[in-house]
Amino acid sequence: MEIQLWREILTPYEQAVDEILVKFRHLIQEHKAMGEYCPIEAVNGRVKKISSILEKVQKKGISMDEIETEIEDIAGIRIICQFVEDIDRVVSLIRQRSDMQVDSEKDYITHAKVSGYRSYHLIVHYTVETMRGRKMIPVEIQIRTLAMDFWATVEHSLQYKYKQNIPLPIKKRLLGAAEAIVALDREMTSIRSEIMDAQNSFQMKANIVAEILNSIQNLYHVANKREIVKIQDEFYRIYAEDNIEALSKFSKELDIIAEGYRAQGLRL
Ligand code: 0O2
Repeated sequence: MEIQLWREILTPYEQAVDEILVKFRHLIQEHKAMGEYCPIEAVNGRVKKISSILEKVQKKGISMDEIETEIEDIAGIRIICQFVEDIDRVVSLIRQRSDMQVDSEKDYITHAKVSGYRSYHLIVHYTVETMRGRKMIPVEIQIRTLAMDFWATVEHSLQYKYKQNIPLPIKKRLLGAAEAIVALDREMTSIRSEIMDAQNSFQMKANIVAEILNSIQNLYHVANKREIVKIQDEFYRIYAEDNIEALSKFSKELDIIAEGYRAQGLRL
């Protein structure tokens, strides 16, 4: 196939991956801004390399004309969660979206692969608007925990090293490691609420501090230097106390000060 043709085929897949990544990353940001726990810890994506597509063409015994219809993971998105429970939440979140239609699902979490691989896979249909018009792109979304991802990444490297023929003793050790991952995920689930509390209060504190710094920055335009220095010193004092309620109260006080300056400005 001509190189130019590859580019033509792959460009809409790149667009789909870019757009979906932006959407999921915004979802993470939205949760953070609202101080809410996000079931998505991280998201990344890729378009399959031409060499990997060619390998799949050979493996599946398909012709070059069938690439677009027979290979559904040319566009791939990987969503990483902290806890196994988050995976279900992400799956239902995707099922509810109007910009991607779920075509098929594979649950390798309830039914792990013989290799020990665990992950939840969805094939969704996503439409991109290109210069040649609309194009519907199949996208494979893999959803798994940080621990499952660690295992899959290591095992994938070994599969590459041993050209899909991992020696039996290593396979056995990988299976053992996969069991350890199941135990680790289970253990993390058991202390999930504790971990989430800690993360939520960390995020809440970060949001309040960002609001305070923003308010102080705005006050620079209207308040005198002495007042600003006083406010800053007060902020550092309260920050050192490590008390979210006190920080939140201080943030509200700054809002009132700013409101006062705004009212003065209107009267002038
Ligand atoms: P790559 O290099 O990651 O893209 P398919 O081959 O997709 O038509 P299959 O094998 O039934 O059909 O699809 P499945 O099982 O959903 O697997 C698709 C992808 O899941 C793989 O893509 C891998 O990314 C991942 N995967 C599946 N099984 C394993 C496993 O045992 N170990 C690891 N590490 N990953 C796995 P590719 O194209 O095989 O590879």
